[in-house]
Amino acid sequence: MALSGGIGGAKLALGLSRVLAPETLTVVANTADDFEHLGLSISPDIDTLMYTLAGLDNSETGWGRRGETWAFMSALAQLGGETWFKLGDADLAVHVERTRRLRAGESLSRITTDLCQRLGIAVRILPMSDDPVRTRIRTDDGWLDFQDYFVRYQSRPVVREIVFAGAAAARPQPGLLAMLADPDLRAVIICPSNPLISIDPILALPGVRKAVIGCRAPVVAVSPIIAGRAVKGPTAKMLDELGVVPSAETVARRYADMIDVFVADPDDAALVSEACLDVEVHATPTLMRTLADREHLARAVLDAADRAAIRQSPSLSLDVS
Ligand code: FO1
Repeated sequence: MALSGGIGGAKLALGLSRVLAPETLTVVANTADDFEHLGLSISPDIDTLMYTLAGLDNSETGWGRRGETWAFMSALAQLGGETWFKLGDADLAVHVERTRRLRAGESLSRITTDLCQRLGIAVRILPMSDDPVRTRIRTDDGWLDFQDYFVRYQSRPVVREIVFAGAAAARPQPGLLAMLADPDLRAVIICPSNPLISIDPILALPGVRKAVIGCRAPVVAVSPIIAGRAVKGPTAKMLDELGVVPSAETVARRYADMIDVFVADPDDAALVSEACLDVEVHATPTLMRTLADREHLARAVLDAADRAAIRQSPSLSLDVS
């Protein structure tokens, strides 16, 4: 099982889907980035995962579909509509169909399962909850909804506080808690997504953090920061503005109480090891430029998990007679 936000997490999810039998992989998707826009219910992290796993993703932007046309957006602009959040014509079909089915009373997880089947995706994408959870950012100019902060204001406002409105009342996806309690689960992989806005919302759901800590399966986290810089997005800037050093070590400390292994780039891994965090540190290149990089990192993560499982299991007395 993998916990993932959008762009960084989706790359590793793709790598995992190619080194595992894809139907054995469940990716739990952050939904706290979701929002209502132009009367549509939009789930960016689910869609980034869907498009990436279906090979339909736009690799330049990391979101939306490749080969998009923009007739809807240009017509909307003529009408004076809001165009700061770009919706391509084919992408729009997902938002319109998801909105129609949500309004008809279907759950987000049911809709997601069906959309994945129609897009030929064998991996299971599971929204973290079917109840609404919304990231809100307190900045020096007041509170902002997440997409206003992230897209409309391009993550420029200074972040003073992050809250996940609705998390305390939201029910974690039943499948999520069941997997964490499953004795046959191979590993829990925390993808290299932004810990503050993509992983924390999942862990903020009632009982999830405790279930990850109590999980028998090894928990492996991949650093989203390389040499003090986030690979993409505002992770480092947000950490810095919240008064913590934007480093792989900071991320390892945030996860230390619930992970067995922290996977980071060699230079960062050395620093994290010196921090003596009672977490095994595995050094491997974590920047995923190519498909081979995604598969390499996926294999490294799974090997680290399997080694941790062997270390944790009762000593295997090999019958050598
Ligand atoms: N991000 C942008 O920076 N600009 C956009 O216009 C934009 C449109 C968009 C449309 C659909 C979608 O699923 C994602 C989109 N994103 C856009 C990315 C989105 O804000 C982020 O992927 C997540 O919210 C953070 O991971």
